[in-house]
Amino acid sequence: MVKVITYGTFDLLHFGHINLLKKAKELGDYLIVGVTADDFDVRRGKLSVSQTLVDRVQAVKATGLADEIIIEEYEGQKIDDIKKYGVDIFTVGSDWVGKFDYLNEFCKVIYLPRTDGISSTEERNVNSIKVGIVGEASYINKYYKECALVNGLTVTGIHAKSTSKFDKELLPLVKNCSYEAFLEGVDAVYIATQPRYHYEQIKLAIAKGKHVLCESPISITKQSCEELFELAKSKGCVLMESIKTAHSVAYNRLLLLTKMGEIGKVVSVDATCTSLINIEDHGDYDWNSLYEWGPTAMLPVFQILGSNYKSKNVIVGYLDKEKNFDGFTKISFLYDGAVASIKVGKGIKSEGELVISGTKGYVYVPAPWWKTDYFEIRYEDSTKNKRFFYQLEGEGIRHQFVSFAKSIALNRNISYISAETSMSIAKVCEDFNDKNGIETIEL
Ligand code: C2G
Repeated sequence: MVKVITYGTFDLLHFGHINLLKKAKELGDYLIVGVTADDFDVRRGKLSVSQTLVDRVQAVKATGLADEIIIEEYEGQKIDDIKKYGVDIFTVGSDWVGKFDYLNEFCKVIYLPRTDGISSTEERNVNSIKVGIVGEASYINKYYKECALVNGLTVTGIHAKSTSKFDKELLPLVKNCSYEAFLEGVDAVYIATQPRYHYEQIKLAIAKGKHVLCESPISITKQSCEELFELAKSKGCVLMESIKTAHSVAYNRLLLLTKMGEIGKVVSVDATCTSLINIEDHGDYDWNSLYEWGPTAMLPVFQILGSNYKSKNVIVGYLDKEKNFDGFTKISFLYDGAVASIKVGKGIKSEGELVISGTKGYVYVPAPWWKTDYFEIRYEDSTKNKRFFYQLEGEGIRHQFVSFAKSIALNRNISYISAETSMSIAKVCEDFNDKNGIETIEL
């Protein structure tokens, strides 16, 4: 019996895949099909897979062409599988010519002609979502590039008060029209303006049936934040808060391990985020330390301990009190049976680490924890310490756009950031602006 093996993502199964499977089947007597696991696809840069692994396996099974279906989960697994299953022939489409010649050491390698005119990427892009970017900050250059990597999203316009910080490739996209007119030409917006404009800009976008991904804080009062989520729900629009950390695989795995009790009961969450920036040059007093870093630093606090803290103590270090510019803010949260603290700074530098303390051990995430691909779980007996590494391309920004695209496709917010967390962040900003319960120092 001649055993043949082939592998693929088989997303949105189409006739190109089926042709390949038929030709693979004809090469021997028994065909094994390896379907790629979600994590494996993310690690190899395929972020925009639309279907779940189960759906993709079911689709391959339904063709009746596979005698056996396995899951491909790690780099190099093909060698293991060829040995394990006694495979005689490895085959794959001609778009991979040369990439698997190394398997000739283990079995015969055959590249089959790829079917032209069809691809999962094209399938996904058929109804590409037209995205408008709103804002003039320099990081929009990075977000534009990351968004361009995501199947199913196409940036079709930019609405900006100034283009001085844009790379020249963005300039042709800048529209000189009102925000209202700008919205007519898009399906969704990514809002990266100053926080004080977010509420009105989100409200108008949703009122026009547009989906919204907005830099955090999406609103600076709890009530207006609540109102925006209700409006989005009533209009069937996605409203998603943009905190790229929430989409880091490593960050989400440490949350899962913490929630499953790996470090025992969580007693304290301590997060620090700072950046040195020349305020005069930056000149943008809207993004003070609380707005710039507060949402990121508060994310693990609210995601691990929840939003029902009993009290909080806020110490604000002003670099410019008239402009409400806090260079350094320290907030302690008191929960039933746990505490949390965040330190955020802009124009102040500290160790940007995240430490989650528990009754059995603790999670340690080194600086810059907010874009980490690595964390440790440490115990009293250090020989039991565990280290975790998850590749993170693009700081989590492209993963965030993938979540946004999938949320729109599913018409369900699959963001890792709950509306409750968004409202808790807005509440902290509200109290900060109302000077409600805060102590201040002049730096
Ligand atoms: N294919 C094809 N014609 C197309 C599209 C895809 O012949 N129009 C083939 C691919 O060459 C591949 C298989 O169908 O052999 C599955 O394609 P994908 O699902 O796109 O997955 P891919 O990442 O290309 O799979 O490690 C090997 C890879 O997993 C191959």
